[in-house]
Amino acid sequence: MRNDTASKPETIFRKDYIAPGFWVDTVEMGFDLDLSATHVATRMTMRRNHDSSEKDLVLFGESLKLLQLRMNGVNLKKSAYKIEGETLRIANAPDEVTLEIETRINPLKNTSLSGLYASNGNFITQCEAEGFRKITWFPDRPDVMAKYTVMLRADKKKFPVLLSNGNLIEEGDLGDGRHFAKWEDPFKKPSYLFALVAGKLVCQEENYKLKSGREVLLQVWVEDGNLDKTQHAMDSLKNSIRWDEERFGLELDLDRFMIVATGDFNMGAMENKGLNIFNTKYVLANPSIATDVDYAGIESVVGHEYFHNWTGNRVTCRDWFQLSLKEGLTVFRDQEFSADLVGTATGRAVKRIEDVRLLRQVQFSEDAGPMAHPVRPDSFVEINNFYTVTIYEKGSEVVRMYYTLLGHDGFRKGMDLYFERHDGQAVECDDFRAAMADSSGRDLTQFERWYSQAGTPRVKVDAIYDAEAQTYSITLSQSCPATPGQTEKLPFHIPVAMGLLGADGKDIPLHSVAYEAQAGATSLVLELTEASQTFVFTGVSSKPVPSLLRNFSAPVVLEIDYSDEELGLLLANDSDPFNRWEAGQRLATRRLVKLTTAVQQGEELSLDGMFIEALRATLNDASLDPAFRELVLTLPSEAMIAEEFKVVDPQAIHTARQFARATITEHLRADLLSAYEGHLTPGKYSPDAQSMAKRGLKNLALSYLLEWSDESTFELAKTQFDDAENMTDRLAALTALTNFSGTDKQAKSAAKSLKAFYKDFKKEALVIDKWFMLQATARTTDVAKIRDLMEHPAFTLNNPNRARSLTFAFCNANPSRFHAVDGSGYALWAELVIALNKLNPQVAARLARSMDRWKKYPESLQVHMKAALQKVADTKKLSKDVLEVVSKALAS
Ligand code: B3K
Ligand code: ZN
Repeated sequence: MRNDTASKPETIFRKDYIAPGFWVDTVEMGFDLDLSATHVATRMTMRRNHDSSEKDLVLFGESLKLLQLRMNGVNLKKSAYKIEGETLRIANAPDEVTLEIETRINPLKNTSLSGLYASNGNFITQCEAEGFRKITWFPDRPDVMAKYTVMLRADKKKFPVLLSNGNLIEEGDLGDGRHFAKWEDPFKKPSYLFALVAGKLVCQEENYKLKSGREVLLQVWVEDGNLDKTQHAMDSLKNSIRWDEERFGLELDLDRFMIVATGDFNMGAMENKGLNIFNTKYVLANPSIATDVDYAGIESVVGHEYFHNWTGNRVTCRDWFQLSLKEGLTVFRDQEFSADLVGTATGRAVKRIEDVRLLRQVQFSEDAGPMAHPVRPDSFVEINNFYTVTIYEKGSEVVRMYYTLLGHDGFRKGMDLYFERHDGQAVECDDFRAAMADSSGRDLTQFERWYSQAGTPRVKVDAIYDAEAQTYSITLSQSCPATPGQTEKLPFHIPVAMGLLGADGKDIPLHSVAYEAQAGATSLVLELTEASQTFVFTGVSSKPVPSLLRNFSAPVVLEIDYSDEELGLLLANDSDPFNRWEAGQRLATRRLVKLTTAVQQGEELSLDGMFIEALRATLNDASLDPAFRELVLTLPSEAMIAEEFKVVDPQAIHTARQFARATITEHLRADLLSAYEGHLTPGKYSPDAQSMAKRGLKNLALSYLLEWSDESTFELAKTQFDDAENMTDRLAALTALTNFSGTDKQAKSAAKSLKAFYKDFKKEALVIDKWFMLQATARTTDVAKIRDLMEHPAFTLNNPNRARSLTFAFCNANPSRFHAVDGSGYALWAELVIALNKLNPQVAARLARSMDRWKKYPESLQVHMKAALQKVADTKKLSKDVLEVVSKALAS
């Protein structure tokens, strides 16, 4: 038996790719399921790949007890193969091979939640990226695609439900209290898409008619007692199926599609062929336990996994460096799905703003730190560390740029060609780019740099208005900061959607020699391909205000000097709602940066009337979607403000932002109160976009109102908490109460509400996660309080959701407390990473990333951070997951 540790982790390079020495055509597996000793028998037919330079037959395995290895019917002696680490090699194998392998594994002891593991007495698998090798020896790489038949055998009482990929072809009794089920997946697939689930589960099921008329069976499987929480996931699945038919002409290819929810899961969900396995967080919902944000999350993750059936499963990745081929594309698809479901133009913009906010806050930060990597990385130590916001979110921005450049129909043509060429294949990011180029006739050679160069490009804007000539010239200059291993960067191909606003705030018709075909349009997509380029517009009768990078047409930082007046004009008028919001954020950021500096210098703090009036106007503008107003009124997060500084002072940022919130409330109290009252949603809870938008604005108003100590607003929140009929309103009120700084009596009352909440939802794990998270991110929660909460009987590091709800939330989302000046936050972080490393390396490595940006803090904090990083790095038996993260941080 081997464990997960590696003494000298090896770096894997993209350039070293070699095609597999053998293909696998069929795989038959037999599982005798037992929680502590599962027997796995595998028979596969293989054939030599004459095009490969690899002559050996190579298999991978990890934590396996090998019982038997037979080649073409003959038992292989130990001398006939060689095991080194995770690799088993058979030299001189014949061209046609039937390999039979028996292994024994212990799912109960598998706390890594990768491979076959036990969750609450049930069997669950997670094979992406390299978990299948924890089940049997296998050419566990995504370019080996085979047809699987799977026989499951288990105790009938303990494991009444037996599921695997594809179609159920046989089931029955075995006598002696055991039963079996045989599954066949008609499509060839890579091993990372293999799945099995066995245990005590119940399902909501429905027959669904596809557009073609074919009927399919849809099932959502959950543990007993949760059938009242599956409807939204089922609705989301049906919406996903219909959307992929309508928008991309892609039909579900199986007769049966299953979703299974488990409480023990490392990520959000997994797209196993026909048997998606989900974290309960992205399945279970009803109004009393799930918030609007949860409902939206379920819709998008159900969509995401379903869409993988084509973008990921039918066309998969040649190697893991190509991960964004399926992830970036599938995120783009799920973003479009959510936007299309809302339907309205502002609804789409709201979704876009939310997605961009995440990209900027997390991905831009990743790009600026030690783990920065291209969308198609060149190397990794542990592939699980590369399921990142760069692969997913920046990857989806890259796909969105094709969409922006080629247009709606052009992009669809590209997708059609991609499937026509590559259905059933394992391909590269370059193949996707080629399909987009060939279907449109466009030269996308330079576009390749979006895949090969890391870092967030910056685009600087210089504009000159010539009143006499009536021309307006915009010069765009691009650059990209160095990232680890990449100092020189070449210019990117950047689509810059833009328009020009006149003094009245209206769009000016655009005339530019370079874009003659579109003369008179009010929005254009400029293509910036050189280091610096000037675009000239003619017939401009007065100095315009430029609106650039509309709808955030490229994942770049736009450096432009606007006056407050210009930003005010854009915020009030831009026909592009994204840039309207953006103007508001620029106004806010400017002020928050100033306030932070003032805090540091002990100066008096103040907020100007222009900004407050602009917010008031937006808040009171009934013509605007409440969801959009909520976004404008939400100040940039502390993490976003931090990005504006060379050296980050988390406490000063916190004080500055709080001051701004309180001052806004001081001036807008009456407006906030009427926004609150004007957006109540009485009656039955509904997760439709309109009701969600109302609740969002109302609860934002509530959180502002409680920034200003006052008896009546406290009571408002208290009443909302006590009377709430849905989790959205209840949690919003509880959060506001918990963060309220008032009298002792009020503090006691808030504590009482917190206690009551726990008591009411003790049995709902997902709600208890919220209870922990709310406290982890509360303003007054310090390291000591976290340590206290870790002693709570409901807390455990063994469950990823629970671990994340308290410890990750504190380290990542409570910056002024985590970065305590005495370094106690970092000491806690080190303890947690070390403890998690033993249980679950993937989860540990995620937490390890909280220290990525340690070089951005003052020397006084860096000392403590470095010590904590070093402590983790020096830990014995450190997984390669954690080792990669901390050693890259230390080397930065
Ligand atoms: N493909 C999975 C992620 C697997 C994570 C492996 N560590 C979920 C998704 O992106 O849909
Ligand atoms: Zn995905």
